[in-house]
Amino acid sequence: MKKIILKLIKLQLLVLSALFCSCTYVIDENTLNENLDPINNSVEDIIVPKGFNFETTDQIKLKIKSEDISSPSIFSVYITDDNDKKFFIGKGISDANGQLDYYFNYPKYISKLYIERNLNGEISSKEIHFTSNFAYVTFDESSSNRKLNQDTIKGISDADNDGIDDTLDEFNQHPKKVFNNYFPSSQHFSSIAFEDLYPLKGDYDFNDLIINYQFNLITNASNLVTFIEAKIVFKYLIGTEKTSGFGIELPFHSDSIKSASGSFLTTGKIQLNNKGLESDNDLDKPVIIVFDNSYEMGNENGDLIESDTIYININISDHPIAFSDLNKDIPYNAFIFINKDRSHEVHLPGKKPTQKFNKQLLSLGDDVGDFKTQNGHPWAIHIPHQFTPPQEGIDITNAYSVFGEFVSSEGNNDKDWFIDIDDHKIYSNLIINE
Ligand SMILES: [Ca+2]
Ligand SMILES: [Ca+2]
Ligand SMILES: [Ca+2]
Repeated sequence: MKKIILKLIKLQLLVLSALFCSCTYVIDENTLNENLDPINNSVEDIIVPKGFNFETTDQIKLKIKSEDISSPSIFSVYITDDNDKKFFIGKGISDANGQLDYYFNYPKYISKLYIERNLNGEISSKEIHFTSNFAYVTFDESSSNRKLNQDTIKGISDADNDGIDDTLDEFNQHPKKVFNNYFPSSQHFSSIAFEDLYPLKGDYDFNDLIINYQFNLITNASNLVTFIEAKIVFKYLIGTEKTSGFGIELPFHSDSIKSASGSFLTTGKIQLNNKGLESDNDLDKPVIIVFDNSYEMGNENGDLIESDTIYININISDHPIAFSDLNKDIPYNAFIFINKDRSHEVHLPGKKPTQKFNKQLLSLGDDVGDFKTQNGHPWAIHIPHQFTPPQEGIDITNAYSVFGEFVSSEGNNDKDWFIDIDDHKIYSNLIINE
């Protein structure tokens, strides 16, 4: 109702302007937003449904089956972005009967997928609309003109002898690597945006530290993950006084890890073990520290300081893990730590701290546990998209007009509250660097 009234007011203004202004006067949409959208909102006013953790992603269980033939084939999965363009997510090999279970992490605002089958070089594809986090896809249009003996899985030429022909193997010189599987896609980055006044409530502008990341779970010829790669860039507003570090608690035992690399450390306060993981953590919750000092590695980009890309590599090739076990809940238990104090952790809502967390912080501020205030408000949000942060001191509800509706509906409405459309973004309250 509020929206309709606002639209009516805008319409009236347009009519009045047309009457009283010269014909060349153009109303700027941003000015209208600034003047008319309610800017006395706050995250504080949002009633958060009990147990809701601001989730913007979920895991979809995709069952793909070739009905027309009992033969292994390769399936590729694509999602579409805001503009309906196709973007590659990942690939899997079916079993001998032509069936593949591909469970993957996906942005909840996506409702359309493309699946492509490569059967001995013959390509066919399906478009799927899904309404729940389960989809069943069948291929049944095998044609008689299949190009035989071309691009077969068990190849004519298999340089690394992993059972996948060179033409299908995305790493044809590496026997433990076959396919890339990306989150959120091969060409996109996700974001985690933090408030750094923890354990005190912040101002909910979510621009104190922003992590952009892309994960790649590299699988072998059995659809098991052998390597995890992440590209990470961080940003913060020029003038932010606090230094932050960033780490990720991983969801599998340290014994599965052969080595980890890429940590960018400058404070001398973080100790690594011989695998490249942070020393002295629970063995079943290993931690990789991505960087420990946001202050010394950024370049100016408009109003923001932005880092170079940090490349994290985790080798689990001796103990590969089922793809479906790792392709969920990405970015796992990611957290920042503030003022070079490793124990001063801030996590996404609903997450538990690591063993190194200073539990006394819980009695010193507004966290009632699991990184939520008494009313369920967070210190961090996860966005499966490149996040445009609000201007300094602007509460996120005044920069993203349907954020409140997303939260109070328990994430059922406006799942795409962060995307680049006029109804969602109040541009004049955002840091736009382009
Ligand atoms: Ca090969
Ligand atoms: Ca290979
Ligand atoms: Ca803030």
